[in-house]
Amino acid sequence: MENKVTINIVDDIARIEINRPEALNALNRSIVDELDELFDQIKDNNDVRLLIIGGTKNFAAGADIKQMVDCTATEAGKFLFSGTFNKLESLEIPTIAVIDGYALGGGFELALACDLRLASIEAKIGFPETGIGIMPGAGGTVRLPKLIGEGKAKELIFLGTILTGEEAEKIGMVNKAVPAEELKEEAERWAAKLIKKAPCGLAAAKRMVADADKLDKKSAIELEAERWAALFNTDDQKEGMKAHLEKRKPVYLGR
Ligand code: DAK
Repeated sequence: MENKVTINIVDDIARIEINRPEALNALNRSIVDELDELFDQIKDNNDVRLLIIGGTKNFAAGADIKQMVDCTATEAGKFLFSGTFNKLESLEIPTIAVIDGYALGGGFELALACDLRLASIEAKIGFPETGIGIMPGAGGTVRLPKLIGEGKAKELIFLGTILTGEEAEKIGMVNKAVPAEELKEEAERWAAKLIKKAPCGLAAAKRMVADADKLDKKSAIELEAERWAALFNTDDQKEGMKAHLEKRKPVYLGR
């Protein structure tokens, strides 16, 4: 491994940073392997309540084209991307992608596997794949249409249109775009708000949004009510409601 990805865990918040600026943080196998390991670590660490992912200068300009150019179909299929991004998506804790500079191709797919996306106004986000003979292949054709609708997703994927962060915000492709110099601060503001919420409630909401997608509407609403009721078995619910009534700040234990 090349050690191009750092993790820093402070006050229950994990911050992952991709650091390969000489290649605009293009995701080579080593970086994806490192991310994969870190996602496992985070999953096993009950003290981590939030994950923020970003990159030095750029988020990531896609998978490493130099590593892929001569691949056979079998070799290309061995890249880990989809499994790693699925791991990220299925973490129980909220995840935020903080996008400055380029988030292209596999880089954008990494951001799409996060729950929330913050971007700089000038960020450049999109799928250039059809311009280089392929298509998005690590969740892009699946996650983007869910986020912004099929018609717009097809337009962006087919034409390879790269949007600025500001444009991406307008169509819901990122949650919020702010000037680059405010991006880290804004991410910390979101983190500070999220970290105060009940971990059990957040995890249940995240899982329910994912599961609702696989069910018909009636079954999804029934399951939601069941899981909502099950939250009354948690200390978080008791603490949250008591603290509200006692007009004090809740102290959640995530159980
Ligand atoms: N791969 C490798 N190197 C890259 C790169 C990339 N994706 N993007 C940038 N670089 C490198 C450049 O080669 C250059 O390195 P040197 O040539 O100096 O050694 C350095 O970063 C600076 O880039 P530029 O000189 O090109 O900088 P510019 O500002 O002129 O242009 C750019 C920036 C982002 C417009 C340009 O670099 C660019 O077009 N980059 C490629 C963007 C792209 O096409 N990304 C999508 C890649 S395809 C999988 C499924 C999916 C995928 C993988 C696996 N499985 C299911 C297994 C994902 C596929 C993709 O992401």
